Amino acid sequence: MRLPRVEDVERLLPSPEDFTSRARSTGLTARVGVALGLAFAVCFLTGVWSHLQQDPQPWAPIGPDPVWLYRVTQGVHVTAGVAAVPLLLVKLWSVYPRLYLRPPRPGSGLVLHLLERGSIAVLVAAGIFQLVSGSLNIVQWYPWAFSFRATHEAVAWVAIGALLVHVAVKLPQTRDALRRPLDDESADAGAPVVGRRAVLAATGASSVLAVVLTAGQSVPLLGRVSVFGVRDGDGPQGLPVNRTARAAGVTATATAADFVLRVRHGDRVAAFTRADLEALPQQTHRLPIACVEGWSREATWTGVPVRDLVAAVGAPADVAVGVTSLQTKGAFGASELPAEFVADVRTLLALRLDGEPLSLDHGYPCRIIAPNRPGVRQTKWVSELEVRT
Ligand SMILES: Nc1nc2c(c(=O)[nH]1)N[C@H]1C(S)=C(S)[C@@H](COP(=O)(O)O)O[C@H]1N2
Ligand SMILES: [Mo]
Repeated sequence: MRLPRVEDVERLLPSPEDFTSRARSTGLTARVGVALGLAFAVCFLTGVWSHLQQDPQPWAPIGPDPVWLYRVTQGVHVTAGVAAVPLLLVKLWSVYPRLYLRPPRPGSGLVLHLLERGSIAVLVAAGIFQLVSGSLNIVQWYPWAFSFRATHEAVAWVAIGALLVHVAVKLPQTRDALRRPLDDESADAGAPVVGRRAVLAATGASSVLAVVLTAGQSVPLLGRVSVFGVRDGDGPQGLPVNRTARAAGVTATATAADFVLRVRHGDRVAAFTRADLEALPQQTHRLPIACVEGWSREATWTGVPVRDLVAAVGAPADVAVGVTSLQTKGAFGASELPAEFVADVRTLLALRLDGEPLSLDHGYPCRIIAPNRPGVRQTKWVSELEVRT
């Protein structure tokens, strides 16, 4: 038996010239590519922002104002990602024949060729990974063992690095292609190609449609048309639920007759029953919950300002506070409130939602609700507040 030679394998593979659709062109690729590059840039910036808001850094203090900031940056992040899906598909289709480019002979630019192809492979893989993992996160399906958050962030840096290299390499070609009309490229012989306009228009329309069908989860006006918005008004009290009391393993402890909230400041500890908390002066504020999974909703929350509770154990209003919940299973059972948030009267240990006592799934007996705070840090079923010193 003789081993197949390179030429034999090559004969089985198509070559770029075998793809004859004239709807493909550098003009189309460049236009879709610019839109895709912008969508990725928006995703990257709003993504980095989200990590900064979730883990506040001393060099980038982000305060409680404006109240809607996290809601908007997170909505834009998910929306730009959704818009990127059709753009990426069309972009890949438009350059797909180049997958079959034969490498040059060794010596004549082979290394450069492999580097360029390699950087594109990294970009495509990272781009697909981000859109797929992000979409699965929106629908709360985690069919993997790794941490979504850490991986989505790490791959984002890979993707943006590869994107910058790609833009730098292709800049002259892109600029050139954008200057010429889509259907009149000097490189092509013959009549104008109407198909390209149609492909470009259909791409734009798909992108807009994808956004309209999902954005209702954060844009109330679109609520009715967003049939793919994964969180509508479902959940008790007209508000979506992220993790239920049952899933968090708190059903018994949260409804126990002897529940007390402890507030700790060094050796000083104060304990409050739910009735004690209700007897304290209450504040009511309209504040959103904005989840990293893409949905957000505003509601009216009533409760005790956290700063009043820390005052009860002799702490000043501008201290950081650690929040612990009754939760025994899974992530997000604890969080930190930075000092600027504690100082703000709108940072509540909430007892009521839209005037009604909190439902068990929304955090009964009490939960944190603060302005401009990522949803994952709006800790439910709070059992202890500890003043950080
Ligand atoms: N203890 C605890 N609090 C939690 C969570 C959780 O899993 N455990 N999920 C958080 C997330 S990710 C979001 S978006 C909000 C959602 O609040 P809701 O379920 O009341 O709408 O709760 C937050 N508080
Ligand atoms: Mo969330």
